[in-house]
Amino acid sequence: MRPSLHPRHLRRVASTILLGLPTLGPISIAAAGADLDPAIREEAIVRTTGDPQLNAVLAAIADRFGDAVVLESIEGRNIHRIGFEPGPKDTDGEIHAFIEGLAPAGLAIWSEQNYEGRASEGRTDSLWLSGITNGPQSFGDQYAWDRIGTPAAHARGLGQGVLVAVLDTGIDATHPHLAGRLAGGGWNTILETDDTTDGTDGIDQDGDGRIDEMAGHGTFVAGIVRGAAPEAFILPVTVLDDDGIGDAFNVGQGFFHAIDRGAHVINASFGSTYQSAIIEDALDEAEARGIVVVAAAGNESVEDPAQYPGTSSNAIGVAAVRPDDVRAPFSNYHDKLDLAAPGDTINPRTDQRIVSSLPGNAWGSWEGTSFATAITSGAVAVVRSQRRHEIEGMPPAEVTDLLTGSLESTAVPIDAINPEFEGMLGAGRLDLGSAAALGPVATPAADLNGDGRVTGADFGRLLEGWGPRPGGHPADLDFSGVVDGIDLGLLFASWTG
Ligand SMILES: [Ca+2]
Ligand SMILES: [Ca+2]
Ligand SMILES: [Ca+2]
Ligand SMILES: [Ca+2]
Repeated sequence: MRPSLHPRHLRRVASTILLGLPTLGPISIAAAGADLDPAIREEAIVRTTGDPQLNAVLAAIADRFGDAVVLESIEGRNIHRIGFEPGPKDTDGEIHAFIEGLAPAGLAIWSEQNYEGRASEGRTDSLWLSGITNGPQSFGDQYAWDRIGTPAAHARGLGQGVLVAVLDTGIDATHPHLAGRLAGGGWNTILETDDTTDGTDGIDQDGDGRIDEMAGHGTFVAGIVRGAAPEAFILPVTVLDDDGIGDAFNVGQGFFHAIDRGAHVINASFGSTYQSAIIEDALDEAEARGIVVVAAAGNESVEDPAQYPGTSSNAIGVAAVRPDDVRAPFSNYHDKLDLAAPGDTINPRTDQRIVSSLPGNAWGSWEGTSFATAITSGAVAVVRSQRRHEIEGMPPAEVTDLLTGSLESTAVPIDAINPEFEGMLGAGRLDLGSAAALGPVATPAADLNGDGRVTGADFGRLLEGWGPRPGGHPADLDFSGVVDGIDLGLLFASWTG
């Protein structure tokens, strides 16, 4: 592989393309369906039926552009990131047409250019305000919890036994708010390592003059998930750099990683205006396994261009509202969104704000559809914890219908107070208290047989699951990827006899 084709290099190239674009409104580039998010000129993503097709695709690209190499592959899916070097005379439109034409020519199942996507707050230069000194109290006092009814919901379910993957900038595992709640087996799809620290690299990847402006986004999102579902475990998957930028391949890779690690809920607080085949395939696979994907509407206060996966049919797309259920002034709206949830900060000095954890044992206030999304992911975890035993053996489609249906059917209608956005803010504002009232009271995570008690029968089940469980297992109580003595200790700690 040539060093010049390294993905980090290509991302910098893509960033300089971005510089020339206006920040809002449709951009006229040749690629159909592409608006805000630029295609990476030197990269294609293909899904093939196997190596013979892959070799044929590589030969075709090399024949057209002189060279083609596989930069990365997604295990078990025959999905590949391919690098090549178009010449200066190859226009964006020609590259796009050639790559998109590979599948119709019978060389791949699908083929597309690789596109950028962003943290929702990264598009609008929304920066967090840190320096909240009484963090834990401010966190508990923020309006969102009373608004969605967490006190009543938490009497019925806390997210126990549920794994929520947070696909984002990483998570600060040392923050006291998150200590002990992070699952093992996280992955950084950008660096290709298990380092999921929510750190900074000192490089302005997107060339906007702000360095590492989205560092902390993942820690903030994870903190909110924890507030809504205090006993859920959180799987950190890094798909965005510290300037808030990711590409379709890495995001897709993050989804597949979360699926393979046994996540039950996947939080996607980002979006792209390009509907990417790799991400749609990941969403299809998640749905086929009963995994609920929750995604942000976006923060541009527009209907069009819509953002994916927020407006994809198999994700819960979430808009943001103020404390009075009026649409947050930044929130996107669309008839393909599913729910609205608190996400606006009215006054950062009162409890009319969104508060969460930030790296370095800090707390801050922020606003955005990312955080309405995080609240909703936590809500899914709570209702799933209540139904943990009921859904065992249920067809996956019924699982996702039951969980999303319980949240959507109990949402508080808000069209009447948002008449200009009728039908565009989903089923209504999330009411987790009412949704949780539909299900039973969740039993302890260590109640593996669902009889409401933790006894020798559960101990027996734990022993049956003993050993490495990288794909997930109910007896892996701390979601470490292995059923071992730590899980045994957790089981005994909640023993009811
Ligand atoms: Ca930047
Ligand atoms: Ca950076
Ligand atoms: Ca039991
Ligand atoms: Ca374990």
